[in-house]
Amino acid sequence: MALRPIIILPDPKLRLISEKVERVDGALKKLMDDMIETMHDAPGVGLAAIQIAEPIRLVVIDVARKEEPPNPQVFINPEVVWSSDERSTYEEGCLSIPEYYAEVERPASIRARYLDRGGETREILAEGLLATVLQHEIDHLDGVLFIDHISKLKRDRVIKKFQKAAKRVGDGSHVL
Ligand code: GNR
Ligand code: NI
Repeated sequence: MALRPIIILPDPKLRLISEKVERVDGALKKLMDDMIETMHDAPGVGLAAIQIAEPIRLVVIDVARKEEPPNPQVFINPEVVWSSDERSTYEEGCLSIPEYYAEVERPASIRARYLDRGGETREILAEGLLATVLQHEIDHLDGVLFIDHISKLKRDRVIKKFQKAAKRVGDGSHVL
């Protein structure tokens, strides 16, 4: 098991469309384990493979509460096959946009199809936080970030802030 570095804005890899997983083998299982460890360490409730610079359609989610035992779930090639007309709003954050939070409205429930850890096709009816996080993660697989669902004014402001921070690191002006 290993922790993997999480890439952050403005890394252009976050805008890639991830490739379908064709084979559920030992190498993929190792990657799943590293992603679960990295998500728990962060800590976060979800992680898409592109956030550790692997452009493949693999997602891990753990929405267990702190007082409950961990419950990591793996979703390979997940797709939304139905979404409710009912919407719900959550304050979202993203490990690739650290310390920025904003309310996002999405379908309250979805049905998703995916392959599980054993490579078997499954469907899940997700509601509540799981529905929101699964949609947030499937967005990552298509290069979409939660800030794409907020106003352009707010989005441009947060992108600029992260661009400036990256420049300061690059030019050495932050060194004491
Ligand atoms: O840890 C995370 N919390 C979260 C909260 C509300 C909606 C979505 C999320 S996902 C996020 C981890 C992450 O960046 N996954 O891509
Ligand atoms: Ni995210």
